Amino acid sequence: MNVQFRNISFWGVAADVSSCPPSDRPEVVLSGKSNVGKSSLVNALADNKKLARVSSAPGKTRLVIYFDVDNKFYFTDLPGYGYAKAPKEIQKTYSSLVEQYFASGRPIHLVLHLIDIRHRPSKEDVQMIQYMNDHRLPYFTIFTKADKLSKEQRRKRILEIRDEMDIKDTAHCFAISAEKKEGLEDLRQAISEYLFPS
Ligand SMILES: Nc1nc2c(ncn2[C@@H]2O[C@H](COP(=O)(O)OP(=O)(O)OP(=O)(O)O)[C@@H](O)[C@H]2O)c(=O)[nH]1
Ligand SMILES: [Mg+2]
Repeated sequence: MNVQFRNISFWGVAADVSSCPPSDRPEVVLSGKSNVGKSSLVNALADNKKLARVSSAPGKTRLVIYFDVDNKFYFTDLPGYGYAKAPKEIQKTYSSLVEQYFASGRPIHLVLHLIDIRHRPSKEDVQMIQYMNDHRLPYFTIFTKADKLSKEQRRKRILEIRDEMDIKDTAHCFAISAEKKEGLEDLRQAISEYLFPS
């Protein structure tokens, strides 16, 4: 099925699992550390800078945000984890929201797990990968902000991170740049093909 990624619109927000939209379509969940570039990726895939709010300060996205993608599936933008400067209590609320989300029985067909290509995966990244492996949640690993490195450095970093982490599905690793619009078409195609195999 051909998904028109430019046809993405804001659907709504939910502060807790009970106020989520009906489970009528697949969800593709974006997860990753605060500031890793989740909102920027949604905007880049949609080719619309005004769609999702890109944080000037990390940790701004505190709600679950839904985007309707071409009336075919939802992008679910979860609050970023591991924002060290957030007060402890707020951090706890974030992480329990994220945990609840994955345990909620929502139709999560795919997780896009974002890791900043320049940084070592955090403790939470390792936990998240472990969680997805244990629960057999399908995921793509997206290395963000690739424009900050040369092509050779990117290749090296991806191999290093793959070695360090128990990333099961090595075929589904993508290096992208929201800023320079790199790697986006491959990712769009892979998501479409994964959700709606031809
Ligand atoms: N150079 C570069 N900067 C990027 C890229 N993607 C995102 N950024 C920057 O990274 C910062 C955070 O981006 P967001 O998209 O708001 O990150 P987020 O993961 O949604 O953050 P939270 O909502 O706080 O969890 C912003 O200053 C972006 O401009 C990229 O591909 N390249
Ligand atoms: Mg965000």
